[in-house]
Amino acid sequence: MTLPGLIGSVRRSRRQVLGWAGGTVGAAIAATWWATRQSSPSPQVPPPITAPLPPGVGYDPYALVRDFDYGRLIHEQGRPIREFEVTARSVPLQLNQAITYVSWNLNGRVPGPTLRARAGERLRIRFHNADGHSHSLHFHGRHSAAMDGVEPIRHGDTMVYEFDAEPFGLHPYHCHIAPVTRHISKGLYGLLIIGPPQSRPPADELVLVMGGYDLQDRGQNDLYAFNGIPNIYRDRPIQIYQNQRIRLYLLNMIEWDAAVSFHIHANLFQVFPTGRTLQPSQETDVITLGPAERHILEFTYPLPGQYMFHPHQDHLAEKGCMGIFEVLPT
Ligand SMILES: [Cu+2]
Repeated sequence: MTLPGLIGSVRRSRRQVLGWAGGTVGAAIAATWWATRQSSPSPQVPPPITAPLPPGVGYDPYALVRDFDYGRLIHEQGRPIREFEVTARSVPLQLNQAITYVSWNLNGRVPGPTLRARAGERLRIRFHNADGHSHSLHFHGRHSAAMDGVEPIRHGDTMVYEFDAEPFGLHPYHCHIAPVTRHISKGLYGLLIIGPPQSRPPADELVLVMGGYDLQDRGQNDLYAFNGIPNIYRDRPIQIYQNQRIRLYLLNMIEWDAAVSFHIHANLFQVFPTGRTLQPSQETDVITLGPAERHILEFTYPLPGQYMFHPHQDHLAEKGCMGIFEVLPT
């Protein structure tokens, strides 16, 4: 059976598969990885929604929720190295019917790519700055001062950030050039997921990154969003299956607000703080996140229907940070 044949039931993106399968060695590792996946039940993932893109958005913001960038796996002196390409640009985004906003973003999208690696690998991130302003990529996690990403990379320059993927868990990354508030709120942020040495149980995996837009440069947000576009998942609900374990990678990158909360309707979730544990620390239906705080949340909906998710500061929800899970019967 071909590799694409193996993965058909999981419906992962071609780019994702090719990322795992970079090179001959990479292909072997990918095949092993997929074989491991096949030994346990595959998660049920609804087919992608095909709908017209929102005007003025050059990518499908709906697809970001399940879009993972596995980069390209190579080996140097026996060491697995995962290489990523990240480019900063200015791109206008249509935030709603009335507002077009010039975002500063990574790989043409807000949030930037959800980079994915595994503990024990080495990461090599080639950062190209094609934007008119100086930017950088500062990663959370452990690395040397030289790789901390606080030095400006000027227009047209490239910086290679290289460090070990550790520890496993969720690590935000973002531009760290002053004023950082502005560089982040204009869209220069994303999530790096470092998987534990042993895989987590199969699940339909989703990414939600919370962001805010300070449209008038007055130190407060006028709009909020999950994954860049306000209300995108309110207007096109995220489809999931009944009785399917959902693993949600949640990150708060909202500037200006001291903390925000996240709540799901008609259910509770288990919390894996910072993605640093293999066992949940608590079960609840609302959790508070300070700036750059992030968690893995796991839950299963037993009954079909539509269920809201949003911050429980309802003014944030009313300004765009609102979404719906549409639970499909199995
Ligand atoms: Cu910047």
